[in-house]
Amino acid sequence: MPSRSLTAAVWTPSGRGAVATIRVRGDLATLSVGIAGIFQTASGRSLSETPQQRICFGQWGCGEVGSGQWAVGSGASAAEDVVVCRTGPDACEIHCHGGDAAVRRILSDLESVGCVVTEWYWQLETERGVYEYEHAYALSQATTLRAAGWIAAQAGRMERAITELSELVANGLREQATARANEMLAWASFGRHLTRPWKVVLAGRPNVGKSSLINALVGFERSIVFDEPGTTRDVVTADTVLDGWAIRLSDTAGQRGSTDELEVAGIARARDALVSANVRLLLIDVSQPPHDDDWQLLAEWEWSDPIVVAHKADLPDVWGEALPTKAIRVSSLQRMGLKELSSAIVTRLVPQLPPEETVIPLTEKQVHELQKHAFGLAGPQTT
Ligand SMILES: Nc1nc2c(ncn2[C@@H]2O[C@H](COP(=O)(O)OP(=O)(O)OP(=O)(O)O)[C@@H](O)[C@H]2O)c(=O)[nH]1
Ligand SMILES: [Mg+2]
Repeated sequence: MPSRSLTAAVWTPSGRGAVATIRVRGDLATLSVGIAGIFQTASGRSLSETPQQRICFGQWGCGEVGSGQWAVGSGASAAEDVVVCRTGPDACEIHCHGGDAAVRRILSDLESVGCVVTEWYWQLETERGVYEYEHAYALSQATTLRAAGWIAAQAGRMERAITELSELVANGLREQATARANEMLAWASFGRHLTRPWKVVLAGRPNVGKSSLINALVGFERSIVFDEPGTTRDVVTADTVLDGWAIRLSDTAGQRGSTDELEVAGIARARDALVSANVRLLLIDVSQPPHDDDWQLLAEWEWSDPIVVAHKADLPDVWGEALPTKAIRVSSLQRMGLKELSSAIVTRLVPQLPPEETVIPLTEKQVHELQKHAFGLAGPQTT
């Protein structure tokens, strides 16, 4: 009976691709026996006899349909060319055609001979430990190439940092450990947003041009624009990249006093989006006289130091002196002021970059671990 300790996982991204890689880990002698009726090497040698790191051509699914385990998973599909390589004493890689069907078929065959199908990162965690797994997983989730560069540079750093913190605590240098943990925690938000977009929310009275500005910033029509106040009833999001950072823009329902039930619900959701945003853009329409709702919005969110957008700046400005001094003049229609606005957004989100050697927490778990040290809760045993 094949060993349950065999695991199989796909190591290439899902979806169509030229080649897919399935990695099998565990007792290869057992695997070799299990797949004898399914996998035929071109050399005629069994998998366990092939030397490590040597590429081995073969055919998958060349056994007799209905003979033993082969029939369980594969049905009557035609044989498929694969390349197999033993990458270690207890690991091998199967490279097959990149389509989902080929991958599913091989996984199903492997399952039928006793492999437990798992995720690549669980194989990695079992073999290399939690920090390497977290680092690789974060890298796979990087939102942009720039973010991936920052994550890649973190390889091995957090594990070393946690060991150092534990040593400081063990040596009675708790204050030093706290200070060091706090230094790293200062980059928690930066680290979190290497794998998920920053949230930027636009708010303003109905018809000030929130949807138009979103479309102008992302470069295509994502939000419905209409010359009718109250067009956007709910939060609509659009993803873009500014200066290499992933940004999720939320176009909210226009903020005004309303009794329409649907609109009130939309406005409430818009407020929730505003609360959880990393940066808020408050739009005013400079072609219309200031309205009570404008003043209320500006006063309500002042604490969060929002970016005030003096919108429709292509039209005559009727605000004059009343315009907040820090407002950025933008016209979505004429594509004016968009560069200045984009760089103001980026400056708010990433006012400065971490120094070269900074240890950046990449996961919530790493943040919690550092917090234990920062709050003096971590004992000397913590690793
Ligand atoms: N002149 C001028 N008009 C604009 C500009 N931006 C938007 N508009 C016009 O303003 C009107 C309202 O634009 P929207 O983008 O739908 O405004 P909104 O704030 O999303 O409106 P609601 O969804 O109703 O809250 C449309 O007729 C737009 O064409 C601009 O920069 N200049
Ligand atoms: Mg709208």
